[in-house]
Amino acid sequence: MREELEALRKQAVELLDAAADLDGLRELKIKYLGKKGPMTEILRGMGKLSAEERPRIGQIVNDIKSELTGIIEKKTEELEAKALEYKLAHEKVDITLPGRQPAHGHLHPITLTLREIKKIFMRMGFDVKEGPEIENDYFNFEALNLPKDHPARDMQDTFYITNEYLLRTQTSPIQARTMQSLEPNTPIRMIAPGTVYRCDYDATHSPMFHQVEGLVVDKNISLADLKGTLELFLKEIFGSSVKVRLRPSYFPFTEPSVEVDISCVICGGKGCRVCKNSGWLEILGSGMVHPNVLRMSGYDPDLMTGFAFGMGVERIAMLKYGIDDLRLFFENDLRFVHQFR
Ligand code: 2NM
Repeated sequence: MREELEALRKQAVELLDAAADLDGLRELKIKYLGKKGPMTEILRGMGKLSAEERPRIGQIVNDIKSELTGIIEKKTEELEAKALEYKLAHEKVDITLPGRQPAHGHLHPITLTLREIKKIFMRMGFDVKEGPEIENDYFNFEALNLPKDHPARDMQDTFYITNEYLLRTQTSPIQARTMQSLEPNTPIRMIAPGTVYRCDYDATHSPMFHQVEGLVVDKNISLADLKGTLELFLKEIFGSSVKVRLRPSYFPFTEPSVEVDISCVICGGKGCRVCKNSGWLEILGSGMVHPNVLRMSGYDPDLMTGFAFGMGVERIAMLKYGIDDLRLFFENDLRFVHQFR
């Protein structure tokens, strides 16, 4: 019986050593240590042995069982480590890869233009802030230096919801909200892109359109910063050969105010139908933030100055892509949308 046991032990150890995977190991464990295995068999046949021999054989069987159990445990660990190593080597995920672009659909030219504008300003360190499209009278008008009786309020034909609430006519309420959310006199460099609404509908006006407004506030911000920043932006979006000029203008929220023109991107400044033979295109409004606007939002105009600007996204998209009718943006004609990449 001793030889029999030794042969069994040897065979088991050899097979366990050779086991190449966890499944094979599991099978061997059942084969040698399972209820129907040879060990159980031998223990069962021990009745035939002498009282002297019985405990010795029992001891040997138990020793073999614990030896095999030990080998199986060690081998399991080894094979699990090997399996993990294999997985790590073969199932690598490169988290630096860009996400997959869905291969269907086209982005609307307004979306494309908005993205490009945001990207340029983000590169100049501007934050992008959003706000509600349903605004209250205070943030849409009052906080921007347009008191109740201000003539500029009927300049902008507003969609009122109630006496108090309206569809925002500009994105500047986002700037007022941002200033009021910060500690007084915190420097700001932000743009506010978004959809705005005015009661207006003809070939060049849509009741819903898009704007990007910007605001920079800090110590010693001057008109030179305004000019440099907007010139850089316009050269980025329309090309470096574009010329930029400022003309005096009026906005209730800025003083002084300027109109920013670019040399006509259609004719290069020679004069054409689009620029009405002037060689110039009006592209954005801007100015130094009015002291009242700063003061109302908790900023000290003796300490901090700033400039702000606003542009129409549709107009920029029309000039960039050579689109001659504003209504094309909102007709949802796929033949139109499919032309822009
Ligand atoms: C424009 C023209 C000039 C403007 C002003 C502000 C704020 F909130 F700082 F007062 N935001 N945007 C502004 C100034 C907008 O749009 C033609």
